[in-house]
Amino acid sequence: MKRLAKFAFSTFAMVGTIALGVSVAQADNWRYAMEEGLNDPQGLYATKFKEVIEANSDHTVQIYPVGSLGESADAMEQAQAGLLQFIDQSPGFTGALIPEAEAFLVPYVQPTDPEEVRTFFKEGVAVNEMFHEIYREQGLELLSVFPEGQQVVTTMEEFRSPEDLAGMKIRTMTSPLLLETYKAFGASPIAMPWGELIGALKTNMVDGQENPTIWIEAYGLDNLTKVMTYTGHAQYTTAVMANADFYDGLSDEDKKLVQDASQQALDYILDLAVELDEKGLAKIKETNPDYKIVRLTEEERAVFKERAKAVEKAFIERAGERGAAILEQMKKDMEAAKKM
Ligand code: 6CS
Repeated sequence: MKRLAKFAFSTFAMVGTIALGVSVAQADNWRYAMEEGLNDPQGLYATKFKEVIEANSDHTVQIYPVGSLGESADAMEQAQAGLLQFIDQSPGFTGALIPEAEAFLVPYVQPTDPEEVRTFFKEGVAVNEMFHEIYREQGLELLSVFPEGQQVVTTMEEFRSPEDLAGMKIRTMTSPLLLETYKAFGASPIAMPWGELIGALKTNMVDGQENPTIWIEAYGLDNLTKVMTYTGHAQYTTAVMANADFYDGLSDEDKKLVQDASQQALDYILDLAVELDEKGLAKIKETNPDYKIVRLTEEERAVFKERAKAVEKAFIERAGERGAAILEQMKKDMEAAKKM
């Protein structure tokens, strides 16, 4: 009897609510996958995003760190299918799906000075205005793009020129433009997902790889190679997105919540990002004092910059006019960042 009364009451309340046109806020659990651990840059962003969402709504965010849902490509399939609501995937992997995203992989079109890097990502026209529609075409609502520090090359032997790199097998992420980059730089690149890299270094299947210092230190890549080289050719860049259908189905209030959380997490990580290179490097020096650290001189970099022209050409062949426009804008943004 009691149960029946309860059922009748809740049905009555529900019908009444609908009749009055009052919408009932629903508490959802949103799934968020990323390519890194909770203490890595992507994890710090995701944790801040989760905190803001959960502090300002009844929704919860469940974070899936690296490895829990397969490799980057697997997680992207799940995000596009709507099984995940949010995903952090880097252009180093997204390039196979979205060639324009490979603009972030073209060498020497991003600043290296930390403050300039911040301005480039926070205020640059290319980063903030030119990718939204392109990601949308793949069913993704782009929320944030941020750097994780300079890409640094770790190898078994020192190199100063493309000639020195001849015959060195360098692992890259799976975006095709990275193969073009390391071919242009004189090396023999091999693309593979993250999950295979440590084994490939241990078994000498590859002789080196590129990643930001914070990541090299966190995952012990310095212990598997002998030299790390600052070539100044790119920032490790990553992007956070929502499934577009999911995003479009949110109430205006929830859309604002997602945008606010993205903005707060972005500001937070951009402030941290300027310190990441220094932090990573300081830890490597402390824990691995014999590790050789090389910074290519401007003259040495000039040779790689010359080689990068072939990569720009390959990028434009893949990404077309839109890609060319992004590249030009990135160069302008890089110059503008210097003047701020
Ligand atoms: O090299 C990689 O595959 C990884 N590097 C970083 C900095 N983040 C995740 C990615 O999978």
